[in-house]
Amino acid sequence: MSNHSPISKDALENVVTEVLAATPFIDVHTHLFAPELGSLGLWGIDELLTYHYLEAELFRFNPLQPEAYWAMTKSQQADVIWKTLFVENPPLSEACRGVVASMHLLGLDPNAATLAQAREFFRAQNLPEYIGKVFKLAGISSAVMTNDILDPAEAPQWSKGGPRDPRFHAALRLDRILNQFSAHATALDAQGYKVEASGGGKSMSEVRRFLGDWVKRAQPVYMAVSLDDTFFYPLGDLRTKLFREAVLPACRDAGIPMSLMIGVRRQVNPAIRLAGDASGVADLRALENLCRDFPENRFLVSLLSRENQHELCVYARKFANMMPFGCWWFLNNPSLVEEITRERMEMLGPSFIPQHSDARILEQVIYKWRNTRRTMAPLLANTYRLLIEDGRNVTRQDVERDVARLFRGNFEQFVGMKASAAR
Ligand code: RAT
Ligand code: ZN
Repeated sequence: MSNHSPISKDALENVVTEVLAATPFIDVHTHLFAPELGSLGLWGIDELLTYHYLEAELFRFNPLQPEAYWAMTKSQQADVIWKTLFVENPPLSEACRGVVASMHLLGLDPNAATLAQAREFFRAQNLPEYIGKVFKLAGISSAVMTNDILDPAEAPQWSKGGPRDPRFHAALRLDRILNQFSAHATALDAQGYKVEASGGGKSMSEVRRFLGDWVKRAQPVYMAVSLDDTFFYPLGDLRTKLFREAVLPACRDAGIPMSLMIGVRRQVNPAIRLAGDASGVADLRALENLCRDFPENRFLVSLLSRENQHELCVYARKFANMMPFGCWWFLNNPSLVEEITRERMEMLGPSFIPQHSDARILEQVIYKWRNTRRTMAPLLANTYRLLIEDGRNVTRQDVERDVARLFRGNFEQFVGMKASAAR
């Protein structure tokens, strides 16, 4: 059968599954790092097991106190998580099942009583080559990093020339600048930018110059910030001024979008550190105001609250300069991905970016993208089935075009990347 012949309803799910498997995706938001950025990049079994999603679950199943856990070495922490969540209890949650799937696909035994075999396997890997193997298993061609340019651990790595590995794209993460400017003004000042903690004087034009210099250095595909559920624009605050006079102008100078990840409630339980963040419903009038007041800026948007998702689709229908992306963090579970993606497809057709992995540890891309494909296959097949029942033919070429658009092309186009031949 040719790529142009109509697909029968019975064959739909197989065709969609095949096309999803054969299309290399772009992972549009991760916390992975190119190998040139050194030890910032996390990988291996101890990192996989001490992922903060699993740390949150550890404290539900084990009476161990957080302080005692933080006092352990990384391997001791991984051992206690393995024993608690995988040996003594069934690994049924999404985060646990993810470790099982990644181990299995790497040829490791997820039924093992200890981590000895897994540790030996990871010790034997050569990182640049191993990244290729992991990306292939995940079905991705490249990943966007989260580059916190005021992080004292990261910024110096860039002065050595920065990464050249084409499998990684940079994204400038501006949380410190937009959310805690006064606390970080001295770091900017130390780099030769004349800013004041109050944001007065030449601060705004200097922040714009600072961002412009980083754009030259890192060639980011977007700038990004995570914002709490109480975020609003405009207010009479420093963040409003920074958006208006420094950050959005810098995005326009560079011709790149601003990514807004809204709805996190940081540190509701500081005792469990990274695992201690929660989510809250945001007031999306802030997004409406930004999209309308800055028609020459483009906004990538992901929201943490399930309750905000429908409204986000409504706004995407009003503002073409806004691109919804991903089912972020607590939403990256099959039941919610299914619901949110169906809603987006019904309201926006294929004009959104369904998912990003948010991987913090390299091997997580294996399970996160496997799960996305597994949820997407019946969902997309059902969308085409309804179309066929309503009288329109669907061909394999149509499916290939739509999958490539959803998982590559929409992003490439929105950030202004040259569409590359999928590697
Ligand atoms: O998903 C996560 O790992 C979170 O801790 C955050 O990193 C979040 O994705 C973010 O980018 O702020
Ligand atoms: Zn993230």
